[in-house]
Amino acid sequence: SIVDPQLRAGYHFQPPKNWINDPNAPLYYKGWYHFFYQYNPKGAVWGNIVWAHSVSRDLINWMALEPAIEPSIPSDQYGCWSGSATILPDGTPVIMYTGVNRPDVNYQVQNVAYPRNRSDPLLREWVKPGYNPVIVPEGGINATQFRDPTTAWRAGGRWRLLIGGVAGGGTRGAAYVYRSRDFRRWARVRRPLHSAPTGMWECPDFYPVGADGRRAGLETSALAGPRVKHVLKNSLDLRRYDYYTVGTYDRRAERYVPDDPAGDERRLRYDYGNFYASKTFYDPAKRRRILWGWANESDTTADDVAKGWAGIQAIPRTVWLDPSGKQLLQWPIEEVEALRGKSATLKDRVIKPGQHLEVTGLQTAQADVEVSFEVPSLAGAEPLDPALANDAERLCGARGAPVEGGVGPFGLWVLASADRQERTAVFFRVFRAAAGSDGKPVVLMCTDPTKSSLNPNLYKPTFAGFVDTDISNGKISLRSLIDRSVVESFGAGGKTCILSRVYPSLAIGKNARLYAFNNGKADVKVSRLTAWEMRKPLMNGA
Ligand code: DQQ
Repeated sequence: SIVDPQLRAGYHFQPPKNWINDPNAPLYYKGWYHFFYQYNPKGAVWGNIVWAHSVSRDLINWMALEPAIEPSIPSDQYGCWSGSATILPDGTPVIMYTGVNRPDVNYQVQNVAYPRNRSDPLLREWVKPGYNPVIVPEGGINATQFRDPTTAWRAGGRWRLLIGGVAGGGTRGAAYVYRSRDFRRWARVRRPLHSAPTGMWECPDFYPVGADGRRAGLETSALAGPRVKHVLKNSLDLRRYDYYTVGTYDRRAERYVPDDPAGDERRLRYDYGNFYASKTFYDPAKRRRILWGWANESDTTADDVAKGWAGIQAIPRTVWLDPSGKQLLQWPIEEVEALRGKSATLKDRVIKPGQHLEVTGLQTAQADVEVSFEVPSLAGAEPLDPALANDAERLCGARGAPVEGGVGPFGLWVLASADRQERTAVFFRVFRAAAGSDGKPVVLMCTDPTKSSLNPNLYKPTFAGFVDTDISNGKISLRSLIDRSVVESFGAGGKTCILSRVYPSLAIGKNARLYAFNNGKADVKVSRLTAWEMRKPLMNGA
């Protein structure tokens, strides 16, 4: 394998070996966080999917248990695919998941499972009642595109949940609503909660958020009201991105209407990088909503097989609605800060055009970096090419980290070699407002891994998103969680997030370095930068 074993993540969730994908049914029960995920017990490629199960007190240190759900009944014998947990009024968790019940086609049905012993806080054993499956595709639903039930919410004595699928002959993604009084007999509402011309919706998620800027989360059944908005997220099979909208849920009509009616269904993403099939849950212990998302590898399948593992989970993120109401904010759960060790801080350091500065005195292959930048003048910002004004990715591809700009690119080189031959750039670039716009400078955030490794055959896509922030005071912040082959970045306090996988050949272990750089024509000040070495938590016995 060209991927050095030292590139295995140190503090991102991962089992000791084999393939992992979607997060499933995250929940909190009797003092323990439970995490399930799609797992191949037999190898480092997708297949033989079971629900692996881990538990934690803090969402950072993990203990692996036996798989919770494996093929064992006719309605899941060819696969136990993604699903979610719902906490019933008496406190019992119930899981609903997709089962594949035919060998020839991926015919999909939904099954439920209950804990065998509710007094076991580790919920080691799950029982599938004999009446499974509880939902089958009927009434013209495409049975091969019908999966990933959400957490249910309850109102007026009835449960509702969503199942991802297609409508319009396959061109539209759709979230179908099913209702039940007993979690056993389910009936479909004729019209989907929502649909859009995007292709299949995998792994829908639907939840309330406080509309008054409060960071506290809401339980999934929290009632609609003037101070509550809803978020609908879907994983777009065709594009492999998790998109969401903010809008209003009309419980009586069983419909969801995005606030921005003209808004492209593909405008807002949780993460503009490698992050898919995500799912949130409400954490009653700390009254917050937490987002889990899967990040695949970007090496080759042959490398995955050679190294024996593939896939990680992003660091769980607290999510809440931005005070503008237009988008979510995301921030790594506070518990990750307990892993911080030795640190280094820089203050008030001006980086001249074309210059960089190094953060020394600590290892940064496994680190957490928080930096506040200040641009004294935005006067030299480049004009924004109108043809690229809506396409952050192309804009970043055309104006990458090495391309000198007006204001920026400035940011961090992470996992860099001493000669900077290898480096992953995480940066901002500021453009003059386009004519006819609101007059605010346009901020682009990018992760450019094209120089991340001298090794060939790696997938090194440039990722980018716009940052809806007012930079007229010149200030913007960046945080990066660096973890050997993971670079997970949060721009402007969590407005724009980008996770990227990179596999350096030189910038490994103690040879990985960290720099702040400025490739623009204007000075950039690092008002403050702190980097911490990150300790390794208990990670499933690995
Ligand atoms: N992965 C699962 C499906 C889901 C897909 C199968 C999304 O249930 O639609 O492993 O990554």
